[in-house]
Amino acid sequence: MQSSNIENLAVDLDSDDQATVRLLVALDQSHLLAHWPPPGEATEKKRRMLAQARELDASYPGGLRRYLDRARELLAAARRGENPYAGNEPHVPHGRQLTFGSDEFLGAEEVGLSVANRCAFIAVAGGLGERLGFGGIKLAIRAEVATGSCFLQRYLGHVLALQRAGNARSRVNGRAPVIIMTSDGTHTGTRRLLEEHRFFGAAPGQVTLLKQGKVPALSDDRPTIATSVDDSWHIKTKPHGHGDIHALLHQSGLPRQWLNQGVRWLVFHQDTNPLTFYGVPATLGVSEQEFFDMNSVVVPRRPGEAAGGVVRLEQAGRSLTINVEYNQLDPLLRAAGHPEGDAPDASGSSPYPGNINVFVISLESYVRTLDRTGGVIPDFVNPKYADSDRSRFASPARLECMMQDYPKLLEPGARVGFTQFERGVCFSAVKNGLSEAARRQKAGLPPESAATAEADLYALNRRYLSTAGAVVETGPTRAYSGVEVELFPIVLLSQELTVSLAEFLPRVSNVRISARSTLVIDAADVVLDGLVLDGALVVRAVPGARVVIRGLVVRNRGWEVTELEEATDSSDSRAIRGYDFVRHETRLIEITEPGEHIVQT
Ligand code: UGB
Repeated sequence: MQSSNIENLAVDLDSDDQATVRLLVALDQSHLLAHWPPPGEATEKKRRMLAQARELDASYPGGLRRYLDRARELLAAARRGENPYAGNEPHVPHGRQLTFGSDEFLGAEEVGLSVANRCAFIAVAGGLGERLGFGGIKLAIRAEVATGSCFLQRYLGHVLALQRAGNARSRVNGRAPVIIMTSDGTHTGTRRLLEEHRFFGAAPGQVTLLKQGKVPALSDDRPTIATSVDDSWHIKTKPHGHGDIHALLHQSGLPRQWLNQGVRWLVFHQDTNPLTFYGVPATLGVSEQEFFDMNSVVVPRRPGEAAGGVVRLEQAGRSLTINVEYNQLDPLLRAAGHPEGDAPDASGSSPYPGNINVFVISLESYVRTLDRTGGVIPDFVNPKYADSDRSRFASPARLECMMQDYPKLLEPGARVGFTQFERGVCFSAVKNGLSEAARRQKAGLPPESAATAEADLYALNRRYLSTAGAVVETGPTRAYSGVEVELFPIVLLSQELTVSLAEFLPRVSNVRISARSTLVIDAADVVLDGLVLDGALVVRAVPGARVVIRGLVVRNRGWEVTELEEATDSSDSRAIRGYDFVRHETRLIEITEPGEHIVQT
């Protein structure tokens, strides 16, 4: 488009809008203005579109020019089918494998708890979870039906338990900052959820929301910015990925403030894994012991599963330990002379441990790294081509970035490693709706559904009891809407009780729990010194109360789980599980006064 035409096109607009028009034309995006009527017409629509373009220009580091230049470069490489890891030699990285309950686990956990009040916790919760079919934000999904707590409530409960455990050990009154990264799609819902529940017990000002922006969608590899299918006045945008968290934290100035307040570690995690926090104390301990700049929580990875592998890449004497996404791992291995590609080793798992997007970063080195890099993670593109010669996209592409790519910002020599647990100790995400979960289960892959995550949460809580010597019977496996789960016996212990496995172990003696039972303990200080449970028991107590259950026998009709006849409301967490709880009979022990209470009958 001629520059005189542009001047004419924008003659009725103010100087900011005129500058934006000039920018779009200079960036070869004049198609966005091609449908504009003459000056004086549709002025509001023109202003709105230009305001959106300005917002997109401001939210990407380096602006739209940098975004499009980078896209052009990456799209050309994708079209040529280039392997971004060509020339790298893959190796198994350095890390520690911790068995739940082992001396090494308990030792690392205790070291971690001594600094647990000097951590900040960062959740990335900008994703919409379309695959789940849930109507609300993912943080509002009930993580478990036994008490009905949602993911956000559970996360904050764990953070507060860690904070208290750290304060008790160090006699310092630390307060753990909590960051939640939101997006346009989740921001209001997250704020509302927090406000409606008085921040789930967090102190005023303890929780900060940081909203991520979006990036323009691109309809070809020139690249051409796309507009919405049903509105040519609106630039089509897409999320830029959870890697935005680092630049947002840098812009907020918070990491430096935390450093000055004595915070040592940052714990990054995602929004729908109810097991995340059970591995956090031991992971913090390993970070302390190994002086890790970044320490990823990993699990044994099944070859072919949709989880990245953590790999140490060696090239020309330089080493980089990083997550390699599952779609890139196989080509990387084959190109490096491993013709079997993404295959199991003798243990049956991939030799490269599975990334679960939970990691601990040293704040001191983080602040230095952000100062140097602005926290801008190198982005990538993953276009879905409509044809074999890669000339057309099946749907608009966009640049993305991932938070676990943080090692790319670190200086050579930085200490990057992992802490590995069994999957059942730290990872069971909620990502798929019922039918996809059933399909994955049949294929031998982790179903990652609301039902399986809930079952895994109870299984881990049962494991706390059995590790402490309790006899916990095995419950039946049943299918609900095609997804098989073993929900019983339902055990849910308070986060204060499970924050330290070492301190939990001596709390349990002579405990027997039948296969059809339910045990919910919502109290910070409980001792189970003789309990036979065949039914449902709920223990609740106010802070400051110590409850000693001594020689108690509870037999009642208990609880039952029934298949949900029909899932109607998609914002009801039961709809994505396929079952509901029926509480026939429950023994409730409710302590409302502080002090010691012995319950025998
Ligand atoms: N998220 C955001 O906050 N903003 C965004 O723009 C996008 C996402 P997914 P992903 O642990 O199972 C990762 O989509 O990224 C939040 C690893 O790459 O669930 O596809 C979103 O709300 C992969 O290696 O995961 O895959 C959610 O909380 C694998 O290990 C979080 O980011 C996999 O996780 C994660 O988003 C895994």
